[in-house]
Amino acid sequence: MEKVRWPVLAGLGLLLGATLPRQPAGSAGHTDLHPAPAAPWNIARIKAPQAWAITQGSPEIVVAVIDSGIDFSLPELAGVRWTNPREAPNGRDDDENGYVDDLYGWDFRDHVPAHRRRTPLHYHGTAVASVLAARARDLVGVAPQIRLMDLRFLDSRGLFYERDWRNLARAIDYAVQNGAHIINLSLVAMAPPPREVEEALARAGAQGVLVVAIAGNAGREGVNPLARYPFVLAVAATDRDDRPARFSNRGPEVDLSAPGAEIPALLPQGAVGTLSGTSFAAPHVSGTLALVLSANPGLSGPAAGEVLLRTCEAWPQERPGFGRGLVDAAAAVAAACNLPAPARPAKLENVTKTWDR
Ligand SMILES: [Ca+2]
Ligand SMILES: [Ca+2]
Repeated sequence: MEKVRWPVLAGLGLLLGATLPRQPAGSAGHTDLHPAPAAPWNIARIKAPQAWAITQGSPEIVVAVIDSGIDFSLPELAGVRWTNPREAPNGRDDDENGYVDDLYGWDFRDHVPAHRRRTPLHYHGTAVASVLAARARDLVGVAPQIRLMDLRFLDSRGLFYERDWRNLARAIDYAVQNGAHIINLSLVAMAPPPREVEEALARAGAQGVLVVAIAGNAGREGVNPLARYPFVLAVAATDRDDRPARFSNRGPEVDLSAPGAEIPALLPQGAVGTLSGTSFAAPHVSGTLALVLSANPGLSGPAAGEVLLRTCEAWPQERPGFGRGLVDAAAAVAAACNLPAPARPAKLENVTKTWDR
């Protein structure tokens, strides 16, 4: 009996805006340098363009995206795909990590290497990845030079079931054992996870791997069970006007907030959607943590988390249940290097110059 069902964005229209056809990469949209398009509102709001004056992210810093899979055939995402350096495509488990030919992560849904999956991807994971690290001039992510480890967990409808808990524990362990610095968990659970998942999350915490989870989307008091642990960063969502997003859950466990309403994001096959949910707030936080670690790789995970929380933009008035404030990438990255926060955005021309494909 499947008792647990997790709509990824429970109770909310996922696509608030129309899905728009998009110019293929390499077309005029990518080669026309002037005028430089602005970063999407959400990326600008967390001051990621200012942070890019210091770092756009390092390829050494890896965020594991435990989600519905990432469409790396999109050129905007192909360059940020994590590669397992100790694995070769030869039908053997070269690095003896328990997974054969896991060159680019693992599909815990189809039980195959991530690049050999058999079932269609739900768009959720690709959208989360795009907010984290897309390299598109008109749809740039928070940290476009990091690497994303694709650990698919949700099915083609964006759901998972009670029988899947064990695979979530395995995916978390995979991330920790194979070099991820941060785990983005844009998943909502309808029930508290079993001990094996709690233990995997605790192992991540003990190894200094940062886990970012979401408050949930029921618009109520009470945080998604996966985000309730002290060693997990819990993220709530705000809208364009910095108000609490109507759908966002809140609670004392929430550590901080990030934009999560009407977020432009890439979808599989390269369309663009406008998505809402705490699912899309979390990658702003994971991406900023990745920028912090890129700027100062000597920081431990907990120290990076501390920098993130210390540098939040505090709410103008107290806002119970939404954490300390809004994530501020410019202040966080500057603090990670003991520098004053850059005041001006780095020009996108300069940023995108290195992205030629
Ligand atoms: Ca392997
Ligand atoms: Ca192999």
